[in-house]
Amino acid sequence: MSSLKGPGSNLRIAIVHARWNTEIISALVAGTRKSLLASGVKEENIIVQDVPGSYELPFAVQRFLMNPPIESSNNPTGPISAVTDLLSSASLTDLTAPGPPAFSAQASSGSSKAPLKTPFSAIIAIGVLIKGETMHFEYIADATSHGLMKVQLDLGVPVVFGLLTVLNEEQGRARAGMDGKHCHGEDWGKAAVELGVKRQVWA
Ligand code: DLZ
Repeated sequence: MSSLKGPGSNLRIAIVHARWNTEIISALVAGTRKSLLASGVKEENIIVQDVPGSYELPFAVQRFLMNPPIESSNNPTGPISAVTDLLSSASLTDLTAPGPPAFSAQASSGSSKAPLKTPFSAIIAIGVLIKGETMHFEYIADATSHGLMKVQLDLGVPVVFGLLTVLNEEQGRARAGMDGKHCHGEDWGKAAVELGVKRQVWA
C-alpha cells in the first residue's frame, strides 16, 4: 500500500482490461497501477476488472460507471461496504475501507436526466490489439475507440484510452516497457489522475 500523499489521494480509479495478449496486458496494468500509486491514489481505491477482449471494453466501462460493483453509488457519504463479484473474478479489490465521495456526473448534451452518481473519478480501459491477416483488427480498433469516446462523453466521466493498436507483438512489448523501454501504462495512470482532479473542478 502506498503512503504517499499526492493529487490522487482522494480519487477512486477503475481499470478495466482485456485478456487477449495477456503478458503485455499484465505489464501495462502493472505500469498503470505503479503511476496511480505514485500519484497518491490509495491501493484500496484502485479497482481492477477484466473482460475477454478489447471489443468488450466500451460495454464494460459503461456498466462499471452506471452500475458500479460497490455499494457507495447511491450513498456518497457512506462507507464502501460491499463488492459484487462480477464473474467470480478475484481481480476486484475488496473495498472495505471508506473511500472518496461519489462524484456526480452530468450526462452530456444538455440532457435533463438526473446526474449519474458514480464513485469513480476516472476509468482506464486497457487492451492490446495486434494486427492479423484479416480485417478483424480494423473493425475492433474502430469500434472500441469510438465506443470508449462515446461512453465518456455520454456519462461525463473521463475514460483514459489505453488501447494499444500494434502491428506485431514486439511493438506491443516495447510499448508496455517490457524491453526496458517506457511503459505507456504509466502515462495512462497520470492522465487518469489529472482528469480525475480536473473533473472535480469542471463538475
Ligand atoms: C477476435 C480478436 C482478435 C482477432 N484479436 C484480438 C486482439 O488482438 N486483442 C483483443 O483484445 N481482442 C481480440 N479479439 C477478441 C475481441 O476483442 C472480442 O473479445 C471478441 O470478438 C468477442 O466479442
